[in-house]
Amino acid sequence: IILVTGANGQLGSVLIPALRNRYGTDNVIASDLRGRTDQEERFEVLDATDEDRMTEIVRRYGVTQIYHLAAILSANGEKNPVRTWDVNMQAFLNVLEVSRKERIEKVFYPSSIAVFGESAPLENTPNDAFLDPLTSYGISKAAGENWAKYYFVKYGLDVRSVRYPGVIGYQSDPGGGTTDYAVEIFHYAVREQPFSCFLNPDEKLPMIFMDDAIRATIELMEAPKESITNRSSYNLAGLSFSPAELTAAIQKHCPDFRVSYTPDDRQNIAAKWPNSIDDSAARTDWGWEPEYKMEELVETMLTNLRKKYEHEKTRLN
Ligand code: VAH
Repeated sequence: IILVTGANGQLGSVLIPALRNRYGTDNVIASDLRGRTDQEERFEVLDATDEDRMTEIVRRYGVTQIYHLAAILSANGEKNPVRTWDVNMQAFLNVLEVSRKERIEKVFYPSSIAVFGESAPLENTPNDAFLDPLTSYGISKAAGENWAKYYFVKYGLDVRSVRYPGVIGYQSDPGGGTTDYAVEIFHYAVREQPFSCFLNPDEKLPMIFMDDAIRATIELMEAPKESITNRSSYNLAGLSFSPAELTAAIQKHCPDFRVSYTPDDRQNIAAKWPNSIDDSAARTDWGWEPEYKMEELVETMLTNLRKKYEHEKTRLN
């Protein structure tokens, strides 16, 4: 039985159906701060900072694995850095403590390229680069990686983790990150509206298509225990591009699409993050191989978002 925290978020809302498909609907318990409307499937209201409630859910369903996706993201996090640290750390420490006490078999911890700061090389950032993050979110993710390893070494808890790049999907909306522009831009292109980008045109960042991100997560969690040699977190790469490059790729399909640039605070965050990352450890240890390249990603996004908006139009008419 799998418990997922942050189930309504950008990743959770796509990971839940993928897990249910693979392991059976009844074997996946979705949880989030707020309830969802379709109550048929197993859903629990859970504030991940509440250890007692988490323990109660774990016991009630006999949970054996936890995917801990609940967190405040980078850009939102900077509005209240201390609260971001408190929430992100308390939630993850609860997951680790509940897992230790209730003898959970496996834990998934999403880290992020936000753990890298000024010390890390910008191009092809190695897995073991020095971590000096400059956002509260990044600081909490880096600390979480150390706690993950601590629980593995000290208690033998099987915690597994990847450092996600920006995740791009048509299925769900991101919530307050620095990489969100790369999803929003597609919605504007499809609605034939001009887009104002909050990053500089040449601010290159590592990204991954949603389906690749979900597949990576499941592949890591299903890999034989012995093959996991990294117990803090694995760099995960898909592709890398700048807003200008993404715009050009979209314009091949939508020649009239216009983008202007009005960088805000999020540009300062992005400037400290890698341009591209080296994920050779993930490739060697558990066979990671991304599928989606730029052209395919752009086509898939546009096709599916067009369908989505068409569907909405017919529904409203
Ligand atoms: C953020 N999307 O922008 C997240 C992510 C790669 C960064 O962790 O905060």
